[in-house]
Amino acid sequence: MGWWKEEHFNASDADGDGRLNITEFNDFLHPADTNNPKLLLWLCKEEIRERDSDKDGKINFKEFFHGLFDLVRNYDEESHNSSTHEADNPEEAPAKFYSPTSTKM
Ligand SMILES: [Ca+2]
Ligand SMILES: [Ca+2]
Repeated sequence: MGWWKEEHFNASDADGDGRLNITEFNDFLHPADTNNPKLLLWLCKEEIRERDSDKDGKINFKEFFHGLFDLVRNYDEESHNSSTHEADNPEEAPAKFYSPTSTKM
């Protein structure tokens, strides 16, 4: 713990003056939205580090697949209650069926 935070700080420091101005600090907090190539590179390394379960510094397919699976699982949980699809009312359906307007002989 610790060294990677300094790397994060240094990557956020786009002009390299050792301090974060407002833009740089915003990038520090939201690295995914940055235009700073240094910080994007850091973010990629972080993504790899998170998924790299055998610590060889690379993502193999198994690690990639597990990352993908986590993503899909999270997506499923988020979109769970958005599936409000109008279920046919079982009490209305027969009434519709027997109504005179729907009888085509
Ligand atoms: Ca700076
Ligand atoms: Ca690996």
